[in-house]
Amino acid sequence: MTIQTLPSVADEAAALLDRLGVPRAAWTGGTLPARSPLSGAEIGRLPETGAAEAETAIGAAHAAFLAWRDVPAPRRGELVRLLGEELRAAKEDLGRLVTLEAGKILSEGLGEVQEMIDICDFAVGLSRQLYGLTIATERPSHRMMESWHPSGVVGVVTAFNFPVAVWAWNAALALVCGDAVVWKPSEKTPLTALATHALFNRAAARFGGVPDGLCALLVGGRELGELLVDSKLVPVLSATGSTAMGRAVAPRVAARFGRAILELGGNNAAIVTPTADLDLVVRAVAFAAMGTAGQRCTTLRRLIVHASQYDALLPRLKQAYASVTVGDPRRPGTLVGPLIDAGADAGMTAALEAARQDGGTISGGEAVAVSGGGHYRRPALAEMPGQSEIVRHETFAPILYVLRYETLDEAIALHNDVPQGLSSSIFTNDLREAERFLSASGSDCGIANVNIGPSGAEIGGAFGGEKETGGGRESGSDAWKAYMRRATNTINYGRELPLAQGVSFDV
Ligand code: UN1
Repeated sequence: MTIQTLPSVADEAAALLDRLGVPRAAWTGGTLPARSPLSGAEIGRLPETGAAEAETAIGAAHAAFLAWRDVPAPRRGELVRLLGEELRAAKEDLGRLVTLEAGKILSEGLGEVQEMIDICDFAVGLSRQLYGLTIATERPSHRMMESWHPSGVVGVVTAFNFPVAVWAWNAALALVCGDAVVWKPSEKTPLTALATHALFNRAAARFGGVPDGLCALLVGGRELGELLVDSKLVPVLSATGSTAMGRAVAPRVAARFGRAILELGGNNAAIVTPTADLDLVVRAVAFAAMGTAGQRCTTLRRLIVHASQYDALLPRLKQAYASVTVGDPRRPGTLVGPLIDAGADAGMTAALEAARQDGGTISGGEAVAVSGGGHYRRPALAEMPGQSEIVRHETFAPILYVLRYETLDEAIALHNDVPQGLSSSIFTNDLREAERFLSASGSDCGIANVNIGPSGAEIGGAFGGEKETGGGRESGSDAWKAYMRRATNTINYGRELPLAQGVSFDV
């Protein structure tokens, strides 16, 4: 068998960045190293944004907002439409850069850019809506309504695993809502952020007349995110990352009465009931638990299997786990790419060890040598005697804990007995079980699915979750409301002044 040689990651990244219109000075000669998880190689060294420069950018974004908020919303939508066009034209290149920088397989790299395109389309439609209600009033010759107005600068802090789509969920909505956007991407994935910004700048140039500084990018470490967290000029702070990060961010934003949209950890489970279609389960679990090398917030981490299905399902899952190709995500046929870095690799090792100590039986999880380096692991199945501490903890790696249950009540209790509440699924052909899972006393997550896995949500729905997931909602449905301020308006078109609640106050 001949193995096709792939170009060096650094050469390929350089060619993509050139094609995407990112000037070399933006990613060479600086202090922040960009590394590819494919090989661990350095593929760029970015000049970092200084603290004073970041403050200036936030100030400029605020000034841009003051002009942008008066541009009619459908016209603001035109800017997002152009951004969508740029993303469509650059889909292959940006998708491939996501693969090089975040380690996703090509199909998922492209999928990430598609998610950006989709949210742009959604936001363009939204730009002709942004509607409020008209509300019945108790007073004659009065009208009561609500209006939605732009909020200000939206700070966006994103994680490495969806290095560009999460910015787009926030930015596309914020821009049509009349806000400015200042983005602090993960320092693990700065190149895709530069490329995305170059595409935005291209759309802005075509639009003409976008106020300077409307969309800014801060390149560097945590201290830049902290500037956004603490800035009074940033009324809305949308942060995606770990629960620990959210715990640090939320009180600081609250202390200055800002609004935080938090999308933090998940510990997503699926329940496999006695009537589940196992063909469907095996396919859905494969993507949800092993896809993106287990590094999605929505990755399936716990499988709660009815005792009657356990012995039929487990051998099939083990076979799927053993057959999956782990390797360079650029190669066709690879389904599992590398972990992001050595820290993620150590986290996986530690979690498997803890699972073993808790009486778990592990299959898979071994390191895979891929030429050129990088941290590649086979996905692991951990059959657990119970939901021990490690199972209740989110480890950002491809580990699926498998638990057994007897009654649906017990399965739902196990399901909900974790600190996180992002996404969830049930596999069943029993209507009662499906509806129970979706009901008030079923899954306690922000996303609950039937007969599909917990990951890979479409942008049309609101995305986010409860408990330690942070409670924020982004993307579709009415998530846009978090990016605007609501004003309740009461208008008197009569000649009298009736007071509410029947109060009289005659002078
Ligand atoms: C994330 O992992 O931060 O539902 C977001 C999904 C994707 C988004 C995941 N649409 O898996």
